[in-house]
Amino acid sequence: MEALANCAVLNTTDSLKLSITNHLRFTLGAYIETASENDWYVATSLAVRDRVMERATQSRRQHRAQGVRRVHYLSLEYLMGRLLENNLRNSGIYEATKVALSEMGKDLDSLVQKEPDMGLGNGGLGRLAACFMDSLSTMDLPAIGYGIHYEFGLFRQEFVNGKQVEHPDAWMRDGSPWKIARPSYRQTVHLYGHTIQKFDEFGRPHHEWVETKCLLGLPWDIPIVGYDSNTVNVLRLWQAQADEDFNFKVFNEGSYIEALREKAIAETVSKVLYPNDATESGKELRLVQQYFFVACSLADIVRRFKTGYDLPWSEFPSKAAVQLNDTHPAVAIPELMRILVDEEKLEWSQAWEICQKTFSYTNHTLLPEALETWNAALFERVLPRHLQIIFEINKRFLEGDVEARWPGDGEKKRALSLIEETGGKKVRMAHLSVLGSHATNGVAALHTRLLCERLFPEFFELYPDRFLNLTNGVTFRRWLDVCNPQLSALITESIGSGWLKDSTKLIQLDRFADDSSFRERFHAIKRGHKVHLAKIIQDTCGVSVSPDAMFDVQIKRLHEYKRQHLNLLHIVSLYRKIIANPNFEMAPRVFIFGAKAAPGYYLAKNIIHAINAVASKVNHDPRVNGRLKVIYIPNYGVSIAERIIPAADLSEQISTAGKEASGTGNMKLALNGALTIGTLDGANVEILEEVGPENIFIFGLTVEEVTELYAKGYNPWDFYHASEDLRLSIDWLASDYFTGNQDEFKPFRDSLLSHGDPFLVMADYESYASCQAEVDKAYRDQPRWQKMAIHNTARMGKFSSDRTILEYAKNVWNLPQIGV
Ligand code: KOT
Repeated sequence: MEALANCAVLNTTDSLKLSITNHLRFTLGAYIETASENDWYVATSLAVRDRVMERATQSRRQHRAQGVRRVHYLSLEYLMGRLLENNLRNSGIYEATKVALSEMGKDLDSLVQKEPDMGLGNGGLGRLAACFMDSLSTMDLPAIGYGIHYEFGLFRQEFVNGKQVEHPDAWMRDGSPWKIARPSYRQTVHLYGHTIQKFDEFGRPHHEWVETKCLLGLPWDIPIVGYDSNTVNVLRLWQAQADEDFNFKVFNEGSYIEALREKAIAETVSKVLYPNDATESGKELRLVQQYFFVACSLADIVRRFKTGYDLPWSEFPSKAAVQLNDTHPAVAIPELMRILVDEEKLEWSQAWEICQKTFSYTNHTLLPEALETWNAALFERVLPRHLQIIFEINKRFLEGDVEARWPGDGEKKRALSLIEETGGKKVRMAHLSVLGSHATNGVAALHTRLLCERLFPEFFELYPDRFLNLTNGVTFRRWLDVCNPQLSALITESIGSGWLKDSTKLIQLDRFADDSSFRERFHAIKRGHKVHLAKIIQDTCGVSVSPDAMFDVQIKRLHEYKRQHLNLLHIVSLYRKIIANPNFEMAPRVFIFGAKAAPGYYLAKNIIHAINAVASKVNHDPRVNGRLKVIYIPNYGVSIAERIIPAADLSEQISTAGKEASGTGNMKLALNGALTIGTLDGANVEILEEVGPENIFIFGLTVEEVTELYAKGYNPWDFYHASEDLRLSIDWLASDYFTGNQDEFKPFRDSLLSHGDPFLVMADYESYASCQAEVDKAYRDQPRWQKMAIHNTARMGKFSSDRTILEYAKNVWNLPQIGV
């Protein structure tokens, strides 16, 4: 590997052994003979980190020397998972390290399990950010990821009597060998206070933000190792600290305890990740979190521009691109305006032009409840100057471009305004993001179309050139090479090694679908993973499952729009049929769920309970006779996903059409040879295009049909009465059979019937159930199934995040690839 050439001597087994033992002795002060497994994990990580840091410094130096444009990815979430194995494989020293450790009597594979997941995200949006960081380094693009150094990541999920219970996730309790504090780049952030108008010596007015409270932001850097590349970018995460000066007066007055209480309050800002996926709660602390990390990040970017170059501000966008990962960091737009206008004294119009050239915005959802708005009164209290700036942006926009295009049209102004006026003023962060950026993108073709047609139709009319589609992708390193090294090796043996960095090569695997000996090996790898997952299931759930059954997997956040309950209704229907007919024929199936629900999402928690309740009946009912198992794996996250995905046969992607922006689990599963059963939603549409209709199971209403159904008037009772199967399944589930309490799943049943079934579970049920019958038939024809599976793997090349990131680099950021 090219990247190794530079430091080959550091990467020998002997050198690694020496490094690891040195870290054990000198960094950790441990005896080699008595060091704990955790000590070994830390020492090994530090040995790898040493090698990586060299390249991180080199990358920084090179990027600075060449004065290249960098992208700054602003995201409130990064779902990184574990780093050791990924970094070892990406830097090409996995084997040498494995040998080094084994010569010292240690097993690398068990050490890597010691690492806690870095779970600083909720789901798809956070994991996408992590995949992008991997691709940016691999594709030699100069980049910095900015985020929050949460002390507690996404909660740990446990089931008590089948119900979700949340526990704090102290991923950092023992520190982390991967993060490095950078105290010299600490930043000060101002909040609250008020604004005053002042005049300079020429009588010109300006605004000052005064009597603020201050917070400090301490940056922690995590190196991001690319695959077969010398570029090492960093992920910079900000930790909130109290500003000692702020408390000095209180302190001097003898109020020591009070001073420390203030300090503790300041530090809550980076304490915990908000566990809501796709819903916003409008909490003050959340706004403070957003502004805190945005202010630190922009100050860091501005510092680099001012110290690195001697250029006019008009050149700022030629050095810095800033990508907003959804609207969560959108307060960066008024913040940059504040810096340019209030601090750097630029003219408004010049500052605004710089802003628009600098920012670009990715939208990740169409769900109305997930579109961020902030109560203007709250916003004003926390960020008084920013609210003024937003009002000014809005005024100029409505009186300028909007008035010019639609003179006197109040309706258009209301639709486009940054401020929603109904029910108290609210700031629309999505409108702010579109207006403050030169590019707005959706994350799959269908999603982008709906973004233009339904979410932002007026903006699209006004600025059609600012909208584009950038279909999501996933990194094939983590989602194939790391999680499925056996398949990765088989692919490399069959088509050569270039595919991990050039995913278009994967298509060369397609012809092996007709090669029966290849099929056998492909199948053996899948079975090996199923055996392994069966053991995990036995250990965590106490249920024994057969690796010869079909592993039918739905892994994603729990949300009504993702329709885990549609899956469950079908399971209940199968259970009924099996009991009713002891000879009912079906390929044995293990239904596997993994999903966390937002702690305050009552109905999602009711669905979790229902799945667990059905599981405990089905798994213990002798009449089922091995045909059906239902497994809910607790605490779903990146690491367990790496075990489930390679073992999956069937991938459930069954959201209501028009609701899932893209999905990325769909891509990971298909890449690992699982077949998809899915609706024409999000990236499923493009997966269908790639694999062909003969290699996927599509069912359900299309976006257009959903619209028609609503126009006609949707009544879920019609479907209830029309289908005996559906009716009996719902009523049985809502009876006392599963828990002894007939009211337990009333919320579930009510949501589907009396509350209008907002996600059309009833309307799609029959189509889903008959599609599942097709799946069953296909699985029983194993040669056919295995061919389909190979075609899925071979045709996933499009869904590499390398392709996505190169599209961003070319179409949005105008970034060159810089080999280091
Ligand atoms: C959460 C809150 C507000 C706005 C958006 C979200 C959000 C969207 N969180 N995750 N997503 C998912 O993002 C993925 C990456 O683009 C998509 O594949 C997926 O469909 C979204 O649901």
